[in-house]
Amino acid sequence: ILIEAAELRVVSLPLLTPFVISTGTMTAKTFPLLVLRGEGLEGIAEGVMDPTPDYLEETVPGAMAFLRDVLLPRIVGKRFASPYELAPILDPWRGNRMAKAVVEMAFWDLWAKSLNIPLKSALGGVRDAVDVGVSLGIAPVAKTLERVEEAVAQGYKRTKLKIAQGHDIAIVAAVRERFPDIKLTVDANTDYGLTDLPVLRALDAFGLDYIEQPLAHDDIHDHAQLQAALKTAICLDESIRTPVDARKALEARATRVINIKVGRVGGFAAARAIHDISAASGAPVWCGGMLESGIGRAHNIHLATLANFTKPGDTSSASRYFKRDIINEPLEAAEGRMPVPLNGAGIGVTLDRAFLETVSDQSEEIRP
Ligand code: OSB
Ligand code: MG
Repeated sequence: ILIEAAELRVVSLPLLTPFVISTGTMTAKTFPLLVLRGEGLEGIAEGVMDPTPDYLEETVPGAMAFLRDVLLPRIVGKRFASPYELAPILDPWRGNRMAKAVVEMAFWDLWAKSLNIPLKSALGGVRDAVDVGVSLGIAPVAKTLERVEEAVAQGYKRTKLKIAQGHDIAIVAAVRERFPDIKLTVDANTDYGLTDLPVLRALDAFGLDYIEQPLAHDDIHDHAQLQAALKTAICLDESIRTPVDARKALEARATRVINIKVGRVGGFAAARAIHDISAASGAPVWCGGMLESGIGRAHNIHLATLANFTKPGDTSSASRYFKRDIINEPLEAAEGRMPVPLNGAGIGVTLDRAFLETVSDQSEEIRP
């Protein structure tokens, strides 16, 4: 496929409810949106970096500059026969995996469309719908109980509670007491250290499916120490940026489950490699989320159709996050199952262009 042009912009969508995690509060979802054009088709993807380096190191302004000035000028005007041919252009640059993923994912969509097949088929997926749960931000106990009740009533397959220092045992105990049988997990987004072992050990009492990313964002070693001291499985998110990280973490027994976010790891090639490495060592994976708009959610759903995504993912209904999305299709789960969007080939969703214009900034077109 010849990539004839790229369209890059920053989109900002207000969130219906502020999302609070240990690193900060999000009130809007702001992200780069990329459209790659070729052969009369459009490949689309969004970035998962934050405006400021909250979750990991990358930022929206940094990614916009890297995409506009470095990556896209090296892609536009060239032919690529498959997404793997992007590697020689993307891989030599250090880090910046979220920015690289935007390009790689948009090209996967374009490539699947050029083959006239759904993205899930291009990736080797095996399901028509994926199991999903909810991720609930930090809130007072009463509010949290209300949100869990709603998620359980709607049939979501797992409830993940965000925790932080001082917002942990009491919240988990209250939810567990009221809902003794639900599949429950917690996500600390790196808020603890090995010195917090007593608190983390106390979490062992609640039958959690796993504890997500308790320690530092760049750590594997201390997580292995912690895992040896806990009954509950650790699930790494922030710490796994590459297939090599996944291998090391699994070998070190620092994690028993991996949260795969295609944006975090630099694209589908790396996401699939982490999926395969995990499968080979008997570790399940699940598909994480970053409060994406419908474009990123569609990518996530297609990815989660791969065989070893055996735990419920974070791609819950878009209507939980946004009053209006930038795609035309609703992405709604029913009874904890999210159907794979199949409106046409590729990601199976289409841009609501008129609405997109009203929520976009810094739009530009990159041509050879
Ligand atoms: O750690 O998984 C995370 C949201 C923003 C930043 C980090 C995380 C999250 C979520 C939300 O848990 C998942 C979602 O609903 O998209
Ligand atoms: Mg997480």
